[in-house]
Amino acid sequence: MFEYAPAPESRDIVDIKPSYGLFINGEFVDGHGESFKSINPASEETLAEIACAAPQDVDRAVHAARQAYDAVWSGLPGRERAKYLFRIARIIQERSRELAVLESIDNGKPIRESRDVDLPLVAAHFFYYAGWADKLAYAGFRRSPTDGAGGGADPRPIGVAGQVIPWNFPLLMLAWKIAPALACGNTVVLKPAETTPLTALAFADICRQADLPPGVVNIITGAGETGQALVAHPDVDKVAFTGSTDVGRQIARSVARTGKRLTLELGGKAANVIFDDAPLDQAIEGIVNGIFFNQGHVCCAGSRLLVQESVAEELLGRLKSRMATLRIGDPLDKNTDIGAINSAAQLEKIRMLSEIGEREGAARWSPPCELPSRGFWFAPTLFTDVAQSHRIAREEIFGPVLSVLTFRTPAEAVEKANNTPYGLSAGVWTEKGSRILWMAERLRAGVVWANTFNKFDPAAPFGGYKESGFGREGGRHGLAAYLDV
Ligand code: TAP
Repeated sequence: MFEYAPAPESRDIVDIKPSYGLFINGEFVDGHGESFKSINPASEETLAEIACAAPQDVDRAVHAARQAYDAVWSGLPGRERAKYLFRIARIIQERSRELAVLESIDNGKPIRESRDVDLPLVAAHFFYYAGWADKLAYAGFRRSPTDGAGGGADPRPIGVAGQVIPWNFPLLMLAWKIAPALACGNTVVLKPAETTPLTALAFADICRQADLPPGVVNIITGAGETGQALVAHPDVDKVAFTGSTDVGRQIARSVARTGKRLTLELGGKAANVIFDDAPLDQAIEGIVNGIFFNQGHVCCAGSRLLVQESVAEELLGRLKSRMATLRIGDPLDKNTDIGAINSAAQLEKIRMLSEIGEREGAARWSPPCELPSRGFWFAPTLFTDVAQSHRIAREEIFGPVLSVLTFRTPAEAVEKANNTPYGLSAGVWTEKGSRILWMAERLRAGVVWANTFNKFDPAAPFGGYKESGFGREGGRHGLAAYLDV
């Protein structure tokens, strides 16, 4: 066996400042909260001191967004808004290596993924929604002629959007939120997650580079309280949240009866269903991609493997051999498959749920692998002998941990796949097209992938059923969340 020689991506391309302010009305300003540190989860080194937005800062940001909405942005013709979005998309492409390295340093994800998945999708999102900005009247949302005042008119923006995003795909989640909001004529105040603010702050710089009018995009950093103050602000018209189901519930309560529009993109516990006629080698790549991509910090991760009993033994043998080849370590090494867990708190949660899995009777397996001594790491892990009642089969672990269950008939596969409070995604692996359609009709999941997994495209709507939330991001459907229709 040849060893892989290290192939580290250079960090010289990024210039991380010692401290960052809040981006309000086109300028970086101090925050009134207690500043905090963003650290590199692969080394625990402090990267920068980050300002924290207190309620008066949130108020200032919302005020800036309101002024920009009234004075400039909502009145610009779509074709003018599109120019800014195209410009932002092109700058993202030009700066993509810098942004990919920064994302990997701040988040811990392998550079191979930030470079080849996150950044191309971020740029694609801005290009895609730039294309919609001057075509909103043809998107199918024109107001009905009988709709009283404004009947027959083109759809209008909603106003100021308060957006809160998680740490697993920091820049991509920002793109999913900001691109459609701006294309539709809204202005935004966005709060990135506490542990991954750096690429959102680099995006603030891109807004300036693109000459975006001040106040159209405002980025406020801080922890949960800052997010809480943003969604509760009385002058926010629309709240868009991506994160955990628990926080989503709190937000739903806080905006209830306020008249604010709300979309929630929450957690998941997807089933990846492998039938006995599936091409097993491809299915194994799909399983690995489904659960170990981005360390399993993926809302739509295929965290429950449902495999048909007749091929279970063979598939598990091959899966273990494949898992033994995964390389864990330095996120900036181009050979790395699995990077660092994003935070000490998340590592603790993964450890706790995995220990509960063992205690409840499931059999735990990981390939032999050496983990770095500093930073937050978790070996790729497989659980067999899993019962549907086990917590590792029900709760979102949000880490590189796969729970394996078996089934005998398609009906049993559907029953088990749907036996979850979530409904974000699912995968089906079989040679038969008719079976794919039969399954897709019955699976209660927003996205069903067939003979592939974790494939994203800005033109495809994404969102959940049940406790995975409501509303769609991406595609034409994603416009509806930001239009007064
Ligand atoms: P959360 O803990 O819910 O945090 C998400 C964001 O909300 C963070 O910016 C967080 O700030 C902020 N926040 C925390 N408490 C808040 C409150 N009371 N009011 C307003 N904002 C608040 O989730 P997470 O751990 O970052 O992300 C993981 C979760 O996101 C998983 O459940 C995953 O499935 C879900 N996710 C879903 C999707 C889609 S599209 N459905 C995509 C990605 C992730 P702090 O970071 O400062 O605490």
